[in-house]
Amino acid sequence: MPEKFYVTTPIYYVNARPHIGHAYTTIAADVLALRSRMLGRDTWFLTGTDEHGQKIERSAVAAGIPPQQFADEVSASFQSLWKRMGISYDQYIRTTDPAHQRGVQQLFRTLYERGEIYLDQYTGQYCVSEEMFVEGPPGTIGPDGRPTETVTEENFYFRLSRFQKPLIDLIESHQLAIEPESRKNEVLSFLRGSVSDGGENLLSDTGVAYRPGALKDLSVSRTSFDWGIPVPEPAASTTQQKHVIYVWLDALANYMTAVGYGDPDRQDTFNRYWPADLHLVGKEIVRFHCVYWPAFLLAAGLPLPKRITAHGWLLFEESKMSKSRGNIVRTETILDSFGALKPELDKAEQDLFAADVLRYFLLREIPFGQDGSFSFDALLARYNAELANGYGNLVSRTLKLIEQNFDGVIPESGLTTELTSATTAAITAVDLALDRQHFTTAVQACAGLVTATDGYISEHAPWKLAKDSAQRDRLATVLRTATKAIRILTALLYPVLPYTTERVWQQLGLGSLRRAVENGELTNLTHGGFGPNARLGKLAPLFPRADKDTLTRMIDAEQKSTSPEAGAQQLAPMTEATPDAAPASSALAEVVPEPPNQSAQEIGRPDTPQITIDDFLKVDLRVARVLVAERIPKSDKLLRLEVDLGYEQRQILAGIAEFYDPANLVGRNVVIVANLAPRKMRGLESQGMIVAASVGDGTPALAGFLDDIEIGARLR
Ligand code: ME8
Repeated sequence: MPEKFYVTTPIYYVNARPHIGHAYTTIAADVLALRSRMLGRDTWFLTGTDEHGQKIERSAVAAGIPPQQFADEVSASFQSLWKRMGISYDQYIRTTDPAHQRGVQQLFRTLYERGEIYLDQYTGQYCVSEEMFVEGPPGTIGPDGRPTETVTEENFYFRLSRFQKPLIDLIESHQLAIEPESRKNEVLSFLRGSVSDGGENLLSDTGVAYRPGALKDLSVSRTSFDWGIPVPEPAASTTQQKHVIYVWLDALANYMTAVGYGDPDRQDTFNRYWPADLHLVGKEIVRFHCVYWPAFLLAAGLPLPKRITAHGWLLFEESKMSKSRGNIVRTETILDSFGALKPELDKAEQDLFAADVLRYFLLREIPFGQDGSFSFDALLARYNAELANGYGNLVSRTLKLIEQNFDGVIPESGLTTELTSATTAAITAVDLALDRQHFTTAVQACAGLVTATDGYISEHAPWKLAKDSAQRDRLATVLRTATKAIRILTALLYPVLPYTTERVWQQLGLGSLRRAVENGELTNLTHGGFGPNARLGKLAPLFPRADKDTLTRMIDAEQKSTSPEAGAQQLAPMTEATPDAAPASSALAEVVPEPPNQSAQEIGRPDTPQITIDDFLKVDLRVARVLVAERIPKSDKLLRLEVDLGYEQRQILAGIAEFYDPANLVGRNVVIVANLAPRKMRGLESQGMIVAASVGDGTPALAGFLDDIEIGARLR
């Protein structure tokens, strides 16, 4: 039986389309999967999408479509991007897949039956965007930088507190490996609690102090929405309410349900691949993977994943690239811009070529585990220096010399050991580095071999040797030695540059690299090579130099994609902002809109009296999120809204019933006048007013933002 390797990426939320942050993890996993297959391992590479939970439900509401349709559309955009990039996953899981849902229910049932889950009541602060409860008073700033929401629920609880010591012991003893060290320490310190404040501590097996009780039980169901997997029997019938399973329990279980957990017909697959060898994650979800996930597994009596490796964040414009901040770079921009350097290729191949460029850059530029800034300039500079001038130029000039001097036949030579120590050192360095997910070191080792081979060629100047017939043997030795090094270099780079190395392999006359991988010919790179009279394939340029045009194309493409017009054309899920954002002439609409006195075309300079800035600042305008929207009996005009300001919740009556379907308002961010004196209408108190533009014949258009603004933010 060959050794197996099961690697996973996080399953990405479908509340937004992918950006290069998602591509980063997926690329890293793909590199490891390609390498593992090359080494002849039984490889399973899993990726997918996380489609349940309140966040997704709200985004779907904001987009005005049912959550399943919403999830289908965004999930399809992830899959089509991975296809464009040639990502070689073995399986794409969606948490809305029926088999996954059955598996999650099986896990929940197992935990319940083992006494690890119980029913209880809880009031706490919930951070919707991270889908987690956080400690603190109402209005606490959650991990996403926004005020939390107060949630009171009857919930099922998982006895997480029981696992404090077992987890510390497993991590300390490396049975659960967490990389890098800094993340491991972060997890350990979370598990240990505050041990230095003089309270009573206990000791772990390895003698590390921890504060008992620091790890609290975890709520693992929700009742306030229903976009999730229902809690199964027998737990379900112990409560009157309908509970759905907490989205993180649902999501984490994907790693097991994908390989057959909960499916009696796939028991063999499960036994073959579980436990996972490696979960690759971004650093912000380490706690879920290194605390909750292993605790669920321990509680269910299942084996733990072997290793969790967390990378840092791609930063753009100095902060984490994320859709809620709006500072994302789309992968498509890079595919299109670099693809254009190869007009001779069809679009699918252009994409694969450009994906190579992005793969190389991301893994080379940012030490895996650390945060790193993405910049178009750096991408261009690295491409030109190391792919066009480096690897590409080395291959082209060496093979051209063989074509010119030996009619394309790789010359025979007795002694070709001059670069052996450089190549064996590179093989060892890449192996060691990739085993520990040190991608940057691995790519640097390849770049080092390019430099060594280039140096060797420059030193021996084959173009000079070619002019002297007495030096023909020496010329043969130099070119064969360099070509052998290029073969090894190309195989080493294959996981990082799968498209281009395939082309180089063909130019080397070695046929299909992918086939060689599949046939297990590359498990040991020092074996094999060129037979007698080996003939090169057809030569063609590899990495044309990129100039300012490529840079401009990328910047323009990104600017276009983030402009308001482009925003409107994008699939609605891209933003939770209101589609009808406030036009420049936004007005404070009365709770019940005033009858129109001007049509849109007639709007001229208003003759409203001037006010001072102090007057203006008296009006407390705030962003709020609609939690509840419903019609008021016997009123055609009024809707009753409950809005969340972050620091408190309000009831507001708004005269927009003729224009807005209440179902489409829930989850939407609006602007309210927060310090308006309350007044009663139809027996109900309205504690504020919603701001809308009065357009055309007086139709209200609610003010909003294209960006995802934190609730409670003041407008001024
Ligand atoms: O967290 N830099 O999904 P998500 C680097 N559904 N990596 C980034 C990144 C950035 N700026 N932005 C995103 C979730 N990523 C959950 C996971 S797993 C059982 C459930 C990558 O859509 C990185 O891998 O928010 C990060 O952990 C992941 O996308 C978060 O994706």
